[in-house]
Amino acid sequence: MEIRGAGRIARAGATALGDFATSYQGSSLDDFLKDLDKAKETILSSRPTAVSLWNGVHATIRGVNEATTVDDARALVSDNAVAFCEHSKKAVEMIARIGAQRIEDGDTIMTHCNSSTALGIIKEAHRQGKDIKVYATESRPWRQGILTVNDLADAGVDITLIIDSAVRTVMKKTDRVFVGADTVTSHGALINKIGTSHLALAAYEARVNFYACAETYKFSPMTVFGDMVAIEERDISEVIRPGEVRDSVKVFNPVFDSTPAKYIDAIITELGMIHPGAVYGVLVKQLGDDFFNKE
Ligand code: RI2
Repeated sequence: MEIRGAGRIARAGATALGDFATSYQGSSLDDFLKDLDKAKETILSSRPTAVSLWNGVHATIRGVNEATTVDDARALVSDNAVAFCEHSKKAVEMIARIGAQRIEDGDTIMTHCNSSTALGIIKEAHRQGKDIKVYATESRPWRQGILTVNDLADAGVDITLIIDSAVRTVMKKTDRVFVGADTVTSHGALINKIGTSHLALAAYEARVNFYACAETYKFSPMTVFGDMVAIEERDISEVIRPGEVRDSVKVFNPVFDSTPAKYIDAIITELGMIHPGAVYGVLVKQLGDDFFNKE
């Protein structure tokens, strides 16, 4: 929880592998590849839900098995890490410009948790001089909404903090919802911070546009083959204080939830706005024939 946001987590994973390669002291290519694999597994196990981490790590090690010397392998991993981080930051900037076009002067917007991608859109619209008002959820239990409201306040945006259970009430005066993404499945379902699906349902009921803001490295290749996304559960100490509830009380603390594609009006990506039904096509194009023809 020291690094927050699926994009930042992906860049941190890629950078860690790049640093590992740069500082590697050994001279055996075989040993380097084995140690790199261990480092990769350690990084991936840190956050099971956000596929951005998986994609960032795999973009960083791409082609390393074809290297013929340890120095070439180290340089490749290091260069790949830098390239992934640059691509990631550019994608977030591009999404800010594309998404800001969806915001009209006078709009009231709702957001959830703390997504740098969604906030980039809101700040860009404000920078363009659009008169907007934003409601941000508290996002229990970690209260990342506090980061969101302070970030938007610093940018000069008219921002109001609401508790999570106020979402349906406030949706009545909302024009659009922008949320981030930890993972998007090949069916266009959005996996994002717990509570996101409540915003989507309330928006659907109130006929408010609901947008997921996601760089395409948040699209999950594994879901093409039907794999389910693992939803991380965290410790109950995030929810209750010691001794607060009877010993027999169980506490369930899932960190993310899934919003079905039918509740999502569009996914705003660096390639443009796409319908959730288009995710499979984007994934197939990005992964290429080799991915599907592996024996
Ligand atoms: P950006 C965050 O979760 C939130 O769920 C947010 O919507 C998502 O990551 C994407 O954030 P966590 O991974 O990449 O920090 O848009 O638990 O910053």
